[in-house]
Amino acid sequence: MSNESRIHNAALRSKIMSADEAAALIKPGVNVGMSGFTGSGYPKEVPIALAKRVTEAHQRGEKYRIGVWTGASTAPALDGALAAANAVETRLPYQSDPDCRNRINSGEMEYLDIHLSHVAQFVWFGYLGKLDTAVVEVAGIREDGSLIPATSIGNNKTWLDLADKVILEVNSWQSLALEGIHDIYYGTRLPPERRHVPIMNTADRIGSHYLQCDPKKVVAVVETNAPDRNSAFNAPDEDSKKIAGHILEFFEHEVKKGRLPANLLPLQSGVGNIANAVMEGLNDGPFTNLTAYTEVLQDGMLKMIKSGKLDCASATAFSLSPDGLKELYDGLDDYHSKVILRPQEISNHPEVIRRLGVVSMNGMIEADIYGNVNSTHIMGTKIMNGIGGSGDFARNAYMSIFMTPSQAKGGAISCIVPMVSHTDHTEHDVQILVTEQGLADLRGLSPKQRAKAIIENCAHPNFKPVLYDYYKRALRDSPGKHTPHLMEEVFNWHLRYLKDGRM
Ligand code: 0RQ
Repeated sequence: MSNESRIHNAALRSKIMSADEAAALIKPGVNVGMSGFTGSGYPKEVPIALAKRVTEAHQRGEKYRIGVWTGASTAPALDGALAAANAVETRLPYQSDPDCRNRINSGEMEYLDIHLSHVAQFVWFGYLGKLDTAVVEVAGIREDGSLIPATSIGNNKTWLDLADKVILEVNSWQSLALEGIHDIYYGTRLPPERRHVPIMNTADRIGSHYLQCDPKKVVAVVETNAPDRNSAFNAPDEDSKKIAGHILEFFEHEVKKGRLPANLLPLQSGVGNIANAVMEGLNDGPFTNLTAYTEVLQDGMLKMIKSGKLDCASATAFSLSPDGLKELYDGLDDYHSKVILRPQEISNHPEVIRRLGVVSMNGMIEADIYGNVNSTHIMGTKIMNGIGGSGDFARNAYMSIFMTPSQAKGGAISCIVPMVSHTDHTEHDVQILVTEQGLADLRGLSPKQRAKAIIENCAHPNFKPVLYDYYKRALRDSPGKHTPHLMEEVFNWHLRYLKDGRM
């Protein structure tokens, strides 16, 4: 299908131009809000064209760097291309691209790692400076100028509302059958006029199917035909299966205790292979009529909808493998009534998460013996990806679960340490820790009780004796007995790894 048949508004049709011409409208030094969330719905051509312009400008000795704001991580065609061209002065709010990560860790790129639910309101509040240009991928433009969103919503509504200039990429690869799956809430207000977000159930729709944009702001429409970054998932490994098994057993226990209903509560599941394995486990498990109030919809959730286990899933983006994508499009008629894509300020809204009683499950890099969690940093100073939505969910969840294999780098690293080298989620926001070794239920426990539960249930046997040794010496010698620590040696494990390659 030609893209032109997707651009039904005459005024916007007159603005069709090449990606190179559109990229030329993005001037050095500005902030650009781009679509894109976990490999879905990011602009496919303008960032590449911009990277080329920047490279040429740098070769001429000219300064040309911009601020890049997105929904979350994107793809090589956006983060990768712009990072390779050293085009990014400041990046927010989340990334997972190797080139981008290297630039940040080498100090060449500034990175603002922000809770995903905070981004839109921070821009509205004026905290992040002026948004000059929005570059947003859509599936089509309707006659009245409203926009059919693509496979992610992210912060697109905010970018389109607040940018001075808008560049639209109309991607004919995106299925028009997605029309109607989105729910764009236009009722958010700023304090003191803010009102409640009227979502009482996961399946509630409170907005429009379409994004709105003042046609006068649209400076370019670029036609594209390119796939999302749909990466395959690894088949769940043994550790992931064990982690999933512990979580399922725990849910059954909680149902028996009356602390969870038989169909659990709305689930949030982070990205990655462990999260996907948990979904696979739930799909094979005893629970039915489940719901998900989450951020990204991975293959596992799609399978659960197909098998009839999951009644409804609300998210802000798809993050599917090529097979998952095929499954989505083959079954779209059914998925239409069961899947909702919302702006990320709503998918991750603290008020809604708290009201619905979401059960959150996220990956982590390391946890300490008192239950503080590091989701973002390697050895205290290097960024991995970012906090993403994990904090939005963990702090407001009915129950927040963090999971990781107990060891990393072939056993050289213990993911349970005396003190985390960076804290994203404090002991106050972490209720359950899970590794392949077992599950520590930290609810209602004091710091010392938590330490015993975490070391006993979660640490790898190779590290358990040394963790106990540390804890016992801390208990004996620490001046404070509430959270006993030996301050002079809390980071010895990390320092040893940096020096000798082993903790
Ligand atoms: O390194 O890639 O060099 O091999 O960290 O670790 O085990 O592959 O785990 O892919 O599940 O990611 C926390 C990063 C886990 C992810 C994190 C090394 C390990 C490997 C990755 P290599 P794994 P995962 C909503 C939820 C924050 C955002 C979030 C994440 C690499 O889950 O980004 O939760 N979370 N969003 O070798 C040093 C340790 C380590 C370690 C693992 N203790 N020390 N390195 N690694 N443990 C979704 C969104 O917000 C979009």
